[in-house]
Amino acid sequence: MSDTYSNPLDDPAADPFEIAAQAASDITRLTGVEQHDIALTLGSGWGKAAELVGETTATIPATEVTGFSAPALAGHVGSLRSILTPTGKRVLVIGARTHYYEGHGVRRVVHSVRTAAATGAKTMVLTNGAGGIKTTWSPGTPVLISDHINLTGDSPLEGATFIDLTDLYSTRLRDLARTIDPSLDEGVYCQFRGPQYETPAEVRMAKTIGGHIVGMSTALEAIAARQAGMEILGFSLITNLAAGIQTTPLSHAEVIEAGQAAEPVISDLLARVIGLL
Ligand code: 8IG
Repeated sequence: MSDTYSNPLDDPAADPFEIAAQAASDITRLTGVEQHDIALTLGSGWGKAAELVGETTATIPATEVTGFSAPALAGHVGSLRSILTPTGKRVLVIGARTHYYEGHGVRRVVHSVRTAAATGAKTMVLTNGAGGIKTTWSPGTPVLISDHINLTGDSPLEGATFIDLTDLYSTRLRDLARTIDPSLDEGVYCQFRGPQYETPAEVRMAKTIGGHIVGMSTALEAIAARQAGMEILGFSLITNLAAGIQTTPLSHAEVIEAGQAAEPVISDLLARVIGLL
């Protein structure tokens, strides 16, 4: 492996799956956990939601794991955690998401998902903070992702890799989540490139083409998770109504605030759903 790149994934000749396998062995070494069963990515507003999932047995800085990088944004936690649930499952908590808008390429974006799969995880729980298009959703509402529309124009798949995305966000897992909270609504997640929020016209477009949620993260990760053979559960915390749906301008502070207010409710929800997996 070349030393020319500060992150091995930036070497175009590198095999991203080999780097994910190395990252998984770093995680095994640093956590002492041979295999994880479930992986959980924490998005905006979900940072504390893992606390009730179980007992944290190890916390490691993301920077000590091959291919991971320091977080780009306050509010995004740059660590990986291993949690033991009351039912004896091992959960790998990824608090270090790399966003597409950071411009490091899609290999870096999906590295955590590929690493999770390489640690043995069969279930990928993806959470995010997002904008809501349905007017029945107020800030602080958690919703299930039922499907997505990838508007990034990019893909984590390289070459002629034809992957079926039917039932990408597992109906089985959504049904399971609704046994915990039958009032959970669901919607189609539109991933925009970001980092700017949408214009009102872009939100109208998203609505017209069948979108209900607008965000900047999850679609590319879900594609990589499916490629890796994992079953996917997606949650969005609606932290704001999408531009034009809400009449006041969007602010990052407002997003953080809605996340904090919803924290106890979504923590409880997530812990109970993961308890069923
Ligand atoms: I938090 O309104 C959050 N993330 N694209 N639009 C997009 N991403 C978001 C939004 C939003 N709110």
